[in-house]
Amino acid sequence: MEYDYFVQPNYKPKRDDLVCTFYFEPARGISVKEAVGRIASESSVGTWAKELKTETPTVTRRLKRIGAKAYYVRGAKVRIAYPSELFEPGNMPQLLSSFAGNIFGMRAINNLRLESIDFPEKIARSFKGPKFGIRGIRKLFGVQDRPLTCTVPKPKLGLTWEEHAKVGYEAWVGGIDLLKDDENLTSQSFNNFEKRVVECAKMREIAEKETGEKKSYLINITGETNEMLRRARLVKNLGWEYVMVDIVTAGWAALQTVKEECDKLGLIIHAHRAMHAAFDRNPKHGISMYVIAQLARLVGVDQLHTGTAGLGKLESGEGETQKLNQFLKSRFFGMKPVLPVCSGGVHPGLVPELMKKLGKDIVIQAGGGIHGIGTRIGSTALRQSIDASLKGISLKDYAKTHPELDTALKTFGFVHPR
Ligand code: CAP
Ligand code: MG
Repeated sequence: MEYDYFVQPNYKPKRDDLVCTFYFEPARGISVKEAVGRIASESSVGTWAKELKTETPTVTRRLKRIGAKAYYVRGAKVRIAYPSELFEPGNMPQLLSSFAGNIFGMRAINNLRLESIDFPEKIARSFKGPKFGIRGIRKLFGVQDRPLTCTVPKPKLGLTWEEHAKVGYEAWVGGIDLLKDDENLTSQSFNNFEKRVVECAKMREIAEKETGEKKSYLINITGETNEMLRRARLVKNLGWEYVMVDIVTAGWAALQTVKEECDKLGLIIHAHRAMHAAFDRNPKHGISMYVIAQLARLVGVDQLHTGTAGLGKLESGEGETQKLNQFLKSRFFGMKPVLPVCSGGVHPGLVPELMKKLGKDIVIQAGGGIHGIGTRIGSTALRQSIDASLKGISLKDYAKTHPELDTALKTFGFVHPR
């Protein structure tokens, strides 16, 4: 079929169509019309050869029905409608291999970025969505009116399981709700998964007794899929509530499998997004973090990293975190809202600004910003900076009567780390 066929300015997307919005730049010598036609063709039913011996009149009729249609082009934006017959419900890799597959490497296109997706109900509801969401998580902790707090032991690798658990204990007692594994800590010779999880369980019991507060732990089960399932079961058997998955490196199919198991076990899923910037940092090419957030919510994670609204150490473009968080909390096919996690270079001095930009329904996660001043002191300082922000008292004033916060401000001030 000619590329022309895939460009239909008068097409009105049908109820069951899935619509993708792309930024695109045609290669030299390729017209806008040909560029968008090629994108729609390659991502749905077409190939480069214009005539196919397999294309009987019956097949052509079918291709015309199910082929993607580029129906809206304004400047460098194109919207393409994909009839839902192109997709296998509930199969995330298949969806991505269609509208986020070969097209990024086409020589006819210089740059191509998938910005956002409008899902039809039929496809969206073929995924499970979060089991717990913000309400379920808040209920677990009995905390309704403040951000949840989290810390990841640093150095990110190098602590033994006993050292790790001890850091956890100090953090919990200092006022932190959630201990977290780092993205590249799974089960190494110096810090075995099982030993760490067992040791942390002992420490949590003591910390909960001492503080009277609920404490939990984002346990990184990332690995080969069957191993992740084994680890999830172990986590459950030891009485924990959460697993953490590096969703991009583990992959969507694996995440779907883990999600099924977690639903059976009743475990909350914390999604770390390590590697996302490999394809979402370039504003002209790749896949946006917004799309990753859409997919993650569909599959059904309960918490997702969304950056620091430009205040922390990692790139998060102007307004990007706000947009992501807004999406995670918005209405979406009856699926529960996902709790955004604000992390990367966070320390107590940044909290008022973070809360002003992102509100209360977030997890505030700090690694270096806590352990850089001592785990217990840093943890207390983080809670104090949240309390001060909620009371509308400046950190400088609050620090006069709160020595931990004072230490934090003396160490890090209000710096935006890089
Ligand atoms: C933060 C962190 C997180 C990143 C993830 C790290 O540590 O543990 O993995 O924040 O990025 O390894 O860098 P610090 P994002 O608190 O010491 O910076 O949240 O943007 O996905
Ligand atoms: Mg990390």
